[in-house]
Amino acid sequence: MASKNRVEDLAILGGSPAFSEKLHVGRPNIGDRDRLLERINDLLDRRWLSNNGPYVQEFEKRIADIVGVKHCIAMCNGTVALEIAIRAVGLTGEVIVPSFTFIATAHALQWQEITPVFCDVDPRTHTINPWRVETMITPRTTGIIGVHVWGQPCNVEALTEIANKHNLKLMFDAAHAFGCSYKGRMIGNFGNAEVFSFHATKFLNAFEGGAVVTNDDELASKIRLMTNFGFAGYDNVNYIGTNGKMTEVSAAMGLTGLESLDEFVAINYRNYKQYQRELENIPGIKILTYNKTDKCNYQYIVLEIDEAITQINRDKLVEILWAENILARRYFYPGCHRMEPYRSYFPHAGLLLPETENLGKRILILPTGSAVGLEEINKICQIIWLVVQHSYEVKERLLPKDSEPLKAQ
Ligand code: T4K
Repeated sequence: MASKNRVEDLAILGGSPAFSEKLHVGRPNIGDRDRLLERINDLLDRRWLSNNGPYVQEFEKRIADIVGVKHCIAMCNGTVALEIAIRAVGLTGEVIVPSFTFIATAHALQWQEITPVFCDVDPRTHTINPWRVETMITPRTTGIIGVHVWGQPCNVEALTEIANKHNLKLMFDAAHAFGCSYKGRMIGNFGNAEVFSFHATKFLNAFEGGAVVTNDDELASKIRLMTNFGFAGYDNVNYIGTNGKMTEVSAAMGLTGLESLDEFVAINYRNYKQYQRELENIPGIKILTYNKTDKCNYQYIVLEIDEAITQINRDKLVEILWAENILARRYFYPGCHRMEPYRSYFPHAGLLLPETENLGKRILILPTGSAVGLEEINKICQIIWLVVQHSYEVKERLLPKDSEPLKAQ
């Protein structure tokens, strides 16, 4: 692709798209293909496809070792893992969660008729604000679920203190945070339980997959039973359960990815640094920084667009990027509280969520991972530069004809 230097070069204004193929956020990291196919052949030969097979057991052990946690129960996806953990931990009534998260965090509660009470986030980290949590506790509150959004750890210490003080359960949605740490300890060790997602778009994927990790022996065995219909041995059911089992083929994918974990982090980090270098001087564009003293998987490139400075808003920028085949995403717009059923249940929730509302309008996620190279990153950043440098002109040219100022007849 030739570089774009003039506003006319933008695809939205008639230029040809910067990329001939779509550049997605969340392109899966795929490890060694031969090793994966070997494992798939193996499991086919064994004719053991699900129900706590050898690959699932090995995967659970590897995850528990990496995290340094006593128990890992692998599951079919992160949402079911959340639902099961919520039930096993004993959450009922109301649970305080951030609204700035993927809808699954809220739905996993509401699915079991537990009310998610939406709490605002800290604008610096995008994670739940512990000081706001304390103001939202009522006699019906039974727990708190923090979300380590973007792999950025919540303020675990403050949340633990609040949970202990008010005798509440504490869980973490760690869907984004496999391979990350908080104050030197791996995410997965905090609260009553933490939940990972191994969805295709995640840093480590098992096609679809998830896991609950915990250091609580009793809770772990309850979760294990619940994941398999409540069966405690043949013909004996102890709890209400569901089918949350991970399949062997998923575990094979997960195990294969685990062998390339260092490589995935290195690529993500390289991409992150490149974006940071290329974007740091663009006024009004801020890239989320991660705490250097902790481990991070750098799976998300998170930008905040300050329209007051860029003079072009996030949504317009997304439109411009999409025209170039750069499929930037607006995670987690508009916030759970503005989606159904919560929007109808709590129509005024936004009044208590100013930071969430603000972030929802500013956030933009860019493509990264092993499917994105430095050259592509440079082109993406160059387009953002071009747009911000010429924001007035771009805006004017994009004005719909019918909103042009009325001309004298
Ligand atoms: N908690 C949090 C905080 C989460 O973020 C999530 C999931 C969960 C809980 C629940 O975990 P899971 O039950 O999913 O294990 C995607 C993912 O589907 C979802 O897993 C993820 N969070 C969320 C942040 O992103 P969508 O609705 O954006 O998916 P979609 O189809 O638009 O795909 C995302 C991007 O990835 C697109 O650019 C296309 C690309 N993609 C996707 C798939 C599946 C690929 O390139 N290849 C693929 O195979 O939710």
